[in-house]
Amino acid sequence: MIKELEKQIADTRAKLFEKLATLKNKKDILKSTELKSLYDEMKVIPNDHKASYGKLLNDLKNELTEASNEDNAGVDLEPIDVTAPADFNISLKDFPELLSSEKGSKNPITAEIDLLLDIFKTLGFSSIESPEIDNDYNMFSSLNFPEGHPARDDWDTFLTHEKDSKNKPFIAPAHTSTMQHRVLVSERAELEKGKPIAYVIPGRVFRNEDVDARHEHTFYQLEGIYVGKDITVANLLNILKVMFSKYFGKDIELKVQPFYFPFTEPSFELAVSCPFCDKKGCSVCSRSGWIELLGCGMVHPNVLEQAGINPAIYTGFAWGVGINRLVMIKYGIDEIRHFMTGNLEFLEQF
Ligand code: FA5
Repeated sequence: MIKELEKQIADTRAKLFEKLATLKNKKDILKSTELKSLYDEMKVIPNDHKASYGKLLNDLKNELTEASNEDNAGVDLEPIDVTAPADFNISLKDFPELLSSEKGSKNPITAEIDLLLDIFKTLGFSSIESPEIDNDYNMFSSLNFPEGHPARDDWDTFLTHEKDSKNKPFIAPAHTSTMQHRVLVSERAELEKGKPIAYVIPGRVFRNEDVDARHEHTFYQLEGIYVGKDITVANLLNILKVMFSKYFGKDIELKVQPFYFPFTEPSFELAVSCPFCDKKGCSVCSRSGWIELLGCGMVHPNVLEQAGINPAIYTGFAWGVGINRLVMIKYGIDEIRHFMTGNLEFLEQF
């Protein structure tokens, strides 16, 4: 007898699922007369079959409940072939938002880095980007900061918990000078064949800095390094003059003063007259009338030696310019923090 009951449930099940596919409100299937009459059978079947019949009925009810919970239960959906090629016949007119005149563009920093690299390409410089995580050797030791030297404390670096093979933390580079040693080592052989080393290196740098209108904790620098024979400070100042006149397309007032960096000797700091206040003093130039734009100098003999280059034969210069500040001066932006905010009103001006 249980076989007959099983068949009855199986037949009704098929009908119920057919019906479910046609129902608007899928939950109605649970109140259907077909299901009800299966339950009514319970009253008349012999006691020794009640348990197995009850279980089959319960399973069916659960199945129906689950199917009625799914929005598209029973509806025949066309399967999606995710590997199919895209339909390029779709008309753009169907997507008016794609035809709007608002288009994305390069961030001003990226655009100006491209421009600077183009300028230096015409002057025969190659380029390479600096990494965003580096080690103690490239940040300090290779640049003539001896272990434990107080000059290391002038650089407010961010360190990682992770340690390198020498058990020193990795460093988020505080300047693009971390690339000097790498470039000197990789180009040394060509230098010895008579080809001067001429590189520019753009990169994002990080400092544990108190931020204000002119100081960011994360900003961009463009490093330059040139090494050859008989290179002097005059060559350095000449290259910087060419860079500024090509970049700004006009004359700007420059001030060079002696400075100290462990990796250059002599070292200089270069500032431009503040275009926001005409040297009267404002919040952008910290009331000094000048905006510090770059540090530079003649590559220290110890830095050359550390890279296996003989300082008795070769000399060179290097500089590191703050790109955000260059762009601020070019476009009259009085607040460095605008670059990092992702504020569309600001970015849409470029
Ligand atoms: C340096 O970073 C040296 N590595 C530069 C250098 C390279 C010297 C090669 C000699 C040879 P300094 O800390 O002064 O130097 O930074 C260079 C430039 O980066 C500054 O002149 C300024 O334009 C920019 N800069 C520095 N700190 C910030 C900051 N917090 N926010 C925005 N720009 C900054």
